[in-house]
Amino acid sequence: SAPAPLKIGITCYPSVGGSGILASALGEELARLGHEVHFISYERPFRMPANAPRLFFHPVDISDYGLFKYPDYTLPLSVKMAEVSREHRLDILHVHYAVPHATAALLARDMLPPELRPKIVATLHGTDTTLLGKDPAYAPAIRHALEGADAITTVSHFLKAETLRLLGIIRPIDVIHNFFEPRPPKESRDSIRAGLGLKENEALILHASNLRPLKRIDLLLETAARIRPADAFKLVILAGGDFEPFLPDILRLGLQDRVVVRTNVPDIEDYFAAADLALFTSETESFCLSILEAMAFACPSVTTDVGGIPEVVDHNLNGLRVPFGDPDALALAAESLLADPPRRTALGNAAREKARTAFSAATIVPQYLALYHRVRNK
Ligand code: GMT
Repeated sequence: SAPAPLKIGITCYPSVGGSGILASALGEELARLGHEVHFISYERPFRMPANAPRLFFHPVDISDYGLFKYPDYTLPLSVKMAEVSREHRLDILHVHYAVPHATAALLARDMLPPELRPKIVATLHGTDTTLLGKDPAYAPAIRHALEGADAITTVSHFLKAETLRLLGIIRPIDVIHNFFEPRPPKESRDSIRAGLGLKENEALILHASNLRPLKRIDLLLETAARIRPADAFKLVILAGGDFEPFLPDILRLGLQDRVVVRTNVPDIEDYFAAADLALFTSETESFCLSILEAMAFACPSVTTDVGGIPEVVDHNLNGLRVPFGDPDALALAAESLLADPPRRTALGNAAREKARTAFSAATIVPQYLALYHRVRNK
């Protein structure tokens, strides 16, 4: 017989960002499969569906006492985790991104009597290892939290290797790749293109990211400035952050007519469905969920060959990988696909096929469930 439904608490960063998108999607899928899912965070995850059965949100109560120079989130989060665990008898607390969620989970567990303690699963997404894991002010706390968790997962083999290397923890780590289930676009390709001001013969090159320094928007714009013919495309940037600091670069590179920016777009599906090509220039990336989002809509990516991206994009099969830091090479790769629509379509179709098989909810969610059952029975 099927194992009994689980009660799972999920903590993530709720705003725009791959780890929050993944955590929300996982919660949604788990609830759909009959499990009870409790999100615990400072805001409702932005993609969390309203009124879905078995899906709950518990906001963390934070008071500003004006006493502290730096407001504290870790302690109120841990108290809320303990409260939700006690009231709903959670089996699992699944935290996404180590800082400070994994530490808060350990504190919550310590606040509870043994019979009410949930098992803790920590999923590492990227900079919690690659950036903060190098920072002596954080690394010992991250290591401590990971050593105290019941299971650790990373979203790529690359991130597993980095975690072992940088944090030196001697523990098994499960690699569970990200997944993405595309929702049907709400707007047609034509209406999206018209809204962006694209001319009939212009290709739509898409970039979606939170614009943090490691996304290397400087390199993205340098690449766009080199793509020829210059009037063959528009670069549409879906920005999960403030684009203003990059405006001088747009002027310097003469990209005023080439770049269109849309900020904090909720329905990214519409844009990926309308895109001809996606472009990513990151200096590191443990997975790059946006590439997968593009793949799901048969949109091939030209991307830097960094981090876990080789686990997502197979060069020349479902996208193109270019060594990091070379805008001329990135522009050439983009040009080669703009000039060859049949090849672009072939790569795009192969990308969609890989997204459907390797990175679908049906492939990935059972891996998390198997892990939950394994730690629960430990
Ligand atoms: O760790 C981060 O930089 C933040 C995080 C996020 O919330 O967007 O990004 C990471 O997690 C994503 C989801 O698993 C991955 O797709 C991103 O590659 C990863 N970012 C980095 O490794 C820089």
